[in-house]
Amino acid sequence: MIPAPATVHSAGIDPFLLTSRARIAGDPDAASVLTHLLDALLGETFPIADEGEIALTVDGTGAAESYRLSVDAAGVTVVGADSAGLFYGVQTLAQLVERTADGVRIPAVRIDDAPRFPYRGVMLDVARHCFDVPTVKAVIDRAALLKLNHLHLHLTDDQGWRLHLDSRPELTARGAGTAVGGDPGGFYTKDDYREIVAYAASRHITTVPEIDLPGHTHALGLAYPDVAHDPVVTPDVLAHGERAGEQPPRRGEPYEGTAVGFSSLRIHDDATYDLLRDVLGELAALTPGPYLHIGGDEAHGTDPADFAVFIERASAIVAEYGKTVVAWHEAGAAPGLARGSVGQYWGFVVPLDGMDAKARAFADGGARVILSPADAVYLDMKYDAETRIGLEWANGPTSVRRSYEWEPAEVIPGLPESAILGVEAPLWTETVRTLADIDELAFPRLASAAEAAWSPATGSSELRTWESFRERVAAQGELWTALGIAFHRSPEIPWPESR
Ligand code: TNX
Repeated sequence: MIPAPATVHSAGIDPFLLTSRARIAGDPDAASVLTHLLDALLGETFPIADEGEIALTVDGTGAAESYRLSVDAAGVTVVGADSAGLFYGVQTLAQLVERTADGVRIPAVRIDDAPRFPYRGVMLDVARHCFDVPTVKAVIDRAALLKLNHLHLHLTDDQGWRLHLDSRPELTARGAGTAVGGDPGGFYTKDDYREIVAYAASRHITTVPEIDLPGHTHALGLAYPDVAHDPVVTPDVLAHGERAGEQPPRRGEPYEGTAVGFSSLRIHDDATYDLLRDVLGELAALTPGPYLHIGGDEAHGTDPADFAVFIERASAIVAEYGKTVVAWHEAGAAPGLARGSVGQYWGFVVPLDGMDAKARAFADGGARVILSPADAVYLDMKYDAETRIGLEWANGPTSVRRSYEWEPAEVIPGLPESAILGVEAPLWTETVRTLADIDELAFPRLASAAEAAWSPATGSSELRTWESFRERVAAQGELWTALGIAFHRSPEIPWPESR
């Protein structure tokens, strides 16, 4: 099972023989999720008889998102504290199904499970490459399997603006036509976005939209040049372009390269904030979840004092619309950041260059931090030097083992566990074009991030070891294959021989 449950007792009695698809009783939504998973896993070979029962219910007691699952020879019961808990119990149940020579069975167990952290996320960068709605839905399905409950959409960057907004139509008319490497651009209509948000919600996933500001805004500048500075083409940006064989950014032209930190909005012009009111207001109205992410990372083209002014004004606008700000940890250095804003830490597992202090600043302001340590959970890193796609800047390649062996409470010294909102694994897409690319980089490492977010702390459960995890990942291969997930068959994992 992945992520490892809080407590598992093997009952040591006979298993439940799964011979009845017809007798799934109780909550109809949960029943249809389970039926879908069993159909994928067992397909035509699934025997139909009429003994035993799988009962799926919500009883309103226990911690949010928790569930209890018990299996004996007579049947299976899954009781969720709420509908999310029941949904997670069903995911666990599907992971327990074993196909043996004697038929399909579910071992007798009793599981009491609840998440360690309330925020468990995956991020998809749809700006460097744009992914169609079915691909985003496929990512949502994958996240749900691992009990993740937030989908962070990185909607805008230098290379593209991917959400149509009626108040500022030029953003997509001029800012969405291209992607990295000359690949096609694209954008979501408001209906597309609503469809994504609703699909995610049906899997108990909250969408967190990001408009990356005040850097990462070259595409915005194509649409509204009055609010943007010319690209700041530093020697670093030039050298990056030369190494990568890319053209440097130029004012008025789409950017198809992969350098970062050269664009900035104008900080002291009211027109900038007029645009932000339109954009963030329309986005807030479209977004039922509590969060709007305003980026704030790598604003190397913005003077630090100006950056602080910008963060204060932009975060106040988000607050005006009744949303909670999320921002990358750099924004923690801005004294005027709206109180209660959530910080997202993307430094290393062992922090460098004061990045931990910036993350701690969010907690000092009474808010919490999402941990995305780049050298553990950045899904866009290569696994090893041979990986077909991916980057290497985060301490070199990230093996599955490295993605697993870190403990959230130990990353930011002095940050109490109560100040950790959760864990999120970002997938930046400079080198990622298709769902198969997404799968290759995300699986199995997204499972590591899910376990860090959901499962008990390292050291407080015998399941929270690399040895246990790699066995449990291996056991997921069959379900992942059945669901069409093109996971990386990492040699670090003892995959069973394919049947
Ligand atoms: C850093 S980490 C970025 C992104 C890049 C990514 C590539 C962070 C908040 N920003 O702009 O896409 O590295 O790994």
